[in-house]
Amino acid sequence: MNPGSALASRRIVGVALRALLGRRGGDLGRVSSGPKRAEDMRGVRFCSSRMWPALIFTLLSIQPGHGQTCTEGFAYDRRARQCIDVDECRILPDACRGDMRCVNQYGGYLCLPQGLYSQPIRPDYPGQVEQVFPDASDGYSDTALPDRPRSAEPSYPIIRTSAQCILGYALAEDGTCNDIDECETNSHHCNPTQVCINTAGGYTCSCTEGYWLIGGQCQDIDECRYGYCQQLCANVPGSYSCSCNRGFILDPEGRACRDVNECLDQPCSHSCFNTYGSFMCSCEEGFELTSDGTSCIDLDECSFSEFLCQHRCVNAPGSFSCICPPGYYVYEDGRSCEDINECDTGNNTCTTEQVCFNFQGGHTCLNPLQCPPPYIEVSDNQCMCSAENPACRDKPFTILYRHMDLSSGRIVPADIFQMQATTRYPGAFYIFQIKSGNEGREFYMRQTSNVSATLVLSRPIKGPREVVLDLEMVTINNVINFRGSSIIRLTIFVSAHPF
Ligand SMILES: [Ca+2]
Ligand SMILES: [Ca+2]
Ligand SMILES: [Ca+2]
Ligand SMILES: [Ca+2]
Repeated sequence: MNPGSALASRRIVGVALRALLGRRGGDLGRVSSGPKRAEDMRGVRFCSSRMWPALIFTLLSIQPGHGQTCTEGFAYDRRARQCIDVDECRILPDACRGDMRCVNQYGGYLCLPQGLYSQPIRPDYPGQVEQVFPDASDGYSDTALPDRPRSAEPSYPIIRTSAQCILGYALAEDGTCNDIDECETNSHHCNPTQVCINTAGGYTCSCTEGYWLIGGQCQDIDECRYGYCQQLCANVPGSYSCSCNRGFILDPEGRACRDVNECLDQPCSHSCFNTYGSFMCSCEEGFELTSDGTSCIDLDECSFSEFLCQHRCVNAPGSFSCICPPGYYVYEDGRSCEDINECDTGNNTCTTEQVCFNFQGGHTCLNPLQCPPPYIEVSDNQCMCSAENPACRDKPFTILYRHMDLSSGRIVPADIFQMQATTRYPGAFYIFQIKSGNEGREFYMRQTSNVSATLVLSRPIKGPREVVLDLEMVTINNVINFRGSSIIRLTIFVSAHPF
């Protein structure tokens, strides 16, 4: 290398170093003031003596075309493949003049008055381990480094450095790099529909809850389409709301519906059965559910059928009862009427001389038989008129008293009574007829044999009524030229009711 080219090289190095440090000079000027030229000269001297390799490395690292350029205060480390801080205090022994102490900083250095510099400086750069300066190995050892509590921060003046922070960070007044809140400073590029979320060294654009990112836009999620609600769903921007059908209540979690137990509120007048989504009322026997589905009203059983009771139906709340007319009692089936046999129960006023005769719906007291003259009594129910007695001529030979009862409205024709000759004479024949009491022509006699006949009810008869029929049996014997008759005086008690 000839002297000329060596000088040229030195010049280039000197200019390059100035380029490297020059812009820092402004910031540091307040502390490390001095003629620029002297600085330049020191730089040249420094270069020519000790730090050739480092400077060449530095120069190479800022050469364009290497693919990596580092910002001021940093140099590209090929092995680490990244920009690393340049320790100006090491490579520039005269970085600070006089009593000023050089303190390396991340991306720059500080010149501090010796008196102020009694504390380790811990540049708090993100991701950087705590650094303690000065380093005893670099020849700038300071004897007094009291181990003060960390809370006592160094009191050196805040000095601006030109060191830049990595993308997303900004240099604060205390020299640290603070994260830029792009969201706060409105320097983000989030879509108006998106929400900006600041992160360390950056930010993200996101959608708020209820929205999702479609084509770069935050669009409302239609939760209803995705079955968020069990029953009813209403989509709203950013949210949704579920509701339930009648009979259901929304679960506290807001999506599922569960059955309401309506029975707890006792909506039914009688029994309540809870069902899924509803409830059912039922009524006790004898009541029916009204159209409102909850109230129970008495069932009028009597209106169902007129045949429910034999006599009369009486409705009652929840039930009904049958009643019978006087002289009857309600049979054990609860509906039929049974005659009270007053003669058996003793519930009669007949005297001891009288004979109690029971019939349907009543009774009567029959007086002792008194045969009308010229009849004489031959038994307790038969009178006779003697043939020897002239007064008995043309009169029936005997009168037999009989009693029977008959239901009102009995279906006709009905055989109701039989009569028969008890004594038979050879050659005699008999004629049976109704002699009296059949003015209404309700009865007739039907002969059933030579010696017998039946009384037939031919027309409906209505009670209460007492019918007295004289049934005559005429005996004719042409051989001996005899004609005589006997009477059965039949008293028929026709009841007031058809039972
Ligand atoms: Ca929605
Ligand atoms: Ca229910
Ligand atoms: Ca009833
Ligand atoms: Ca009776």
